[in-house]
Amino acid sequence: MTSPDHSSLQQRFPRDFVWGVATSAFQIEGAAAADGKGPSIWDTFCRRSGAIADASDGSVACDHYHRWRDDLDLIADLGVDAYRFSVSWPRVQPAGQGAWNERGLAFYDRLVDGLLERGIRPYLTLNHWDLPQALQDRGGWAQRDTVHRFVDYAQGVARRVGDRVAAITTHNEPWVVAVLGHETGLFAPGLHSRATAMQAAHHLLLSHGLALQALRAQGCRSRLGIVLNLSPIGPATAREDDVAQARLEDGRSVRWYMDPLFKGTYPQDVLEHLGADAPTLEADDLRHIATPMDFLGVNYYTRSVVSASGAWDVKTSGKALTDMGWEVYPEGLTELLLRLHRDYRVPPMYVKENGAAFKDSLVDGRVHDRERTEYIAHHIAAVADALAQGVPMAGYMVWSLLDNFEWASGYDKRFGIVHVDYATQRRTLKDSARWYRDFLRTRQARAEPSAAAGAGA
Ligand code: IFM
Repeated sequence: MTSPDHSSLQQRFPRDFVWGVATSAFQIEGAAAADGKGPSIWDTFCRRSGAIADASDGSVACDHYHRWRDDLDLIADLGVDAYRFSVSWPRVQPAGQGAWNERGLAFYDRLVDGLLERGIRPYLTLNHWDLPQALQDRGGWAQRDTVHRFVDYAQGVARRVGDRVAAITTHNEPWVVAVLGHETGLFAPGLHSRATAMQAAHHLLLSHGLALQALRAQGCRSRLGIVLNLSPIGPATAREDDVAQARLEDGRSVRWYMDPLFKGTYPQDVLEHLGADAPTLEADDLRHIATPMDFLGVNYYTRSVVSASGAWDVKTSGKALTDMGWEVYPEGLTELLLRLHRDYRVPPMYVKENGAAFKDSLVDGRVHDRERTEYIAHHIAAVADALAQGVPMAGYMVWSLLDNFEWASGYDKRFGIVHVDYATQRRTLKDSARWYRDFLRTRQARAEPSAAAGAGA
């Protein structure tokens, strides 16, 4: 595979299309206990023996909490329009309720101002998984009270920076929080109960809807939405049992989130499958969850192929695999976006995360990450294919700006377009970052003649 030519690819996007890079607080900030920050469930989870592949934690990460100015310069140098970051809830409200931590709030204040000074639009996420441990001690997302704590937190953050951020995402990937956190136990808080996972998923969705209402009621002008991790899910064969299994997986990971958000119902087949593990709902919950959004964020990395026996092996797909073992399948992104457009009345959509981990080597100050560059280029082309077929796409963000703490995989998996030497905290632009920068520059070249034409008109 080779990368499509910059300018012909760029021509396939409207001029107001938003290009960005993304990170999250726990994965880059470090400073785990600095300036009054409280512990999060991930601080706790990292201490569990065997939970993190390299036994690492987020205490230093990319030290972004102290190096944010240089990191913003780096982002500006790439020429992106937008930077997607998350707020660490326990940094700004250490116990998850009650007292606010001024020093934590001031950090995000400075970050937002620093972005605006550099001409970059801030895209803020409220929950990228680092729930305050104090709330987990009271039951976390399985507990209905956490819904109301989240709404208060959302309002507090928006009061502080909501006048300057372009967009606010309530939750990043609620499926991951619910299922990996509460059912498989692979992620924090590391629980093993399907019923708890489904109750947590319901509370995440409910808190999203109620937060949107509360933010609008307080006059927040940022665009509001949620970010889901979604994939096309297909059967390994045309056999009836494989098809049925794929349909169920689609129900659990796609329709369980999309249906309540856009249709105000949970999928009946999944409810029946869950039986006694289905969540408890109160009157009006579904109506609140379906509160209209300004945008839908989609995180896409790969497709999913399902067989009833669980025997399908991704290594037999014939496609390249990333260092996560994920199949490189850009056409799945087009397929997914077309399906969301067809089956749901979606608002403008953004790819809020897309990227790949590959083994990198830093040699003479360069990282020649051809596979990552091609991965990004081909997925951007897949977005263009969806746009060409009428899908309302508004933006694309690379995951991730920096190599960072990849959750249960620790620091071994590198998703950054900027290499981080964790011993020195030195940042080095990989070839993928240079490609993205050049790709974005062709847009400027394209904009200039037309601006001149406009001025002359
Ligand atoms: O690093 C994560 C991110 O935090 C959420 N989406 C998937 C990425 C890669 O696994």
